[in-house]
Amino acid sequence: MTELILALDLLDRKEATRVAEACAPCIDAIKVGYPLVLATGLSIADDLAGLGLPLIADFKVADIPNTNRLITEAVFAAGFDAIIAHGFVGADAARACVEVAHNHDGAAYIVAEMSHPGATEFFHGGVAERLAALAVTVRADGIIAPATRPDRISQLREIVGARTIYSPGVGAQGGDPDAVARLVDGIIVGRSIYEAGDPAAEARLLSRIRQ
Ligand code: NUP
Repeated sequence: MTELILALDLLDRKEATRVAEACAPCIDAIKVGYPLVLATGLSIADDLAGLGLPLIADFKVADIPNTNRLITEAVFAAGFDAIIAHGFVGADAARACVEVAHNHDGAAYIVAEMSHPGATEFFHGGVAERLAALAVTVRADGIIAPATRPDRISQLREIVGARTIYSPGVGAQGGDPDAVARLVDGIIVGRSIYEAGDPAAEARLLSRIRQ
């Protein structure tokens, strides 16, 4: 099944909770990143916990192994179920995130290639392929790959095999949810849902990809 993951990049705790609650029946997980956590604190995880959905911390962790370990411990202690980390810091640092996640029965995903136009500056030319291979080496649960470049998803799929691919970049960034959903294990959608007049209705519409 392809999952629908809500990227909850709102800045107001009540608004974020309201949107998450309204969309909950139609989504499979909630991704929380710096915007919401910097605005509300890690305790936002407590507010969302009642929805019973996996919470993914999109902190794109990119530090030395010890600091990565401390960050990941804090994320799981706060109640998150998964973390997104960068791989360009090297296998030792990425592995630290994976190990802590797995010690908490959680998951860790490595960014293989980002979705924005500028991502081609550094992620192309073989780098994304190496990051995908690193994700396999460090036993990450999967990778993040760009919905804005479905051809790249297919290439990265050859490297990660059955591992999970979560893909942001549909809707507001231009990716086609239906085309991408066939290639990945989950699409990550933010603005198309939370900026819609009726976020729950938009989530319901997009939930057609959950099959
Ligand atoms: O390559 C990436 N692209 C991306 O958009 C990696 C990400 N983690 N994201 C995140 O996905 C981004 O930070 C945002 O939270 C979400 C996409 O949101 P939207 O473009 O659907 O609003």
